[in-house]
Amino acid sequence: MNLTVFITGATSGIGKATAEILAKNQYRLILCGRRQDRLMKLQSELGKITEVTTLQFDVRNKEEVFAAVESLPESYQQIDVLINNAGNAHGLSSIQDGDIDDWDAMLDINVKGLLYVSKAIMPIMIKRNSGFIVNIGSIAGKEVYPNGNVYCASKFAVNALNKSMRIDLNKHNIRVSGIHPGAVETEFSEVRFKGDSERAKNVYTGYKALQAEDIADIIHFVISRPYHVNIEDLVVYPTAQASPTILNKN
Ligand code: NDP
Ligand code: 8X3
Repeated sequence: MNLTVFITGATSGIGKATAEILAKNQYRLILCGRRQDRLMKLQSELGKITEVTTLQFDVRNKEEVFAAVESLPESYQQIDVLINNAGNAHGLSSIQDGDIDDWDAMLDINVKGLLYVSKAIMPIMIKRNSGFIVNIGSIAGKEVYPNGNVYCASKFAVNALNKSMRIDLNKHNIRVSGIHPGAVETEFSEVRFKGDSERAKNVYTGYKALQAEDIADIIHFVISRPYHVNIEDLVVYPTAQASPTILNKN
């Protein structure tokens, strides 16, 4: 039977590319995000090659999260894989100049959102004594960098939760993996810089950044290992990047 995969943040970037590669490999998909137009487009395109359903909700809203998971048609309720991917950076300021609304957004989405979605889905996996949770962290969760402060803190939290989940869910036979990318060319910087496209584009010029498809390919590899294999933690940089701040730009 084909595995059922629940992807948060499937409307863009890493989540969308993951949906596309998994669709080609006949996984059954539950695609989530806030932008309904994009969800409908994905449903119509990927629905031609595999079974797809979509859920529109904001991961910050716990009522919406639980209602969305409960609303799944019976045929999609047996979730085999959860990919906790939804998230973003909001702003890039020193801690003393940081915007409190940006702090709230990053902690509410990247940390609490991941917790709410996991809380809604873990009981399904525990009941079946089987499941796989893939948490998308970041190199920002491994090393802090100037002005990264609260985004880094949110991804350090994801790193800690990833390890905690693996320990606590161990007795339930559930796999847990963390994937921590460096610079990936997606809508990430557009969001971080609040629609300043020039500034966003500059993040990825002068070198070859990772592409969303590179991370999607890795996620596919991780979830397609035999069940006794759990890739614990995977850090991936573009070749031109040696650390959050060391970039070999032309
Ligand atoms: P994108 O901005 O392209 O995608 C972010 C996705 O998250 C979108 O699908 C968006 O959907 C969803 N999302 C954001 N906020 C919410 C919310 N409140 N509720 C529900 N969904 C939400 O960025 P990436 O693909 O790059 O980011 C994906 C993950 O990868 C994030 O966790 C990010 O931190 C991480 N990452 C990214 C790196 C990079 O350099 N790009 C590097 C390391 C990690 P919608 O707006 O429709 O809700
Ligand atoms: C995204 C990568 O270096 O902008 O998580 O924090 S970075």
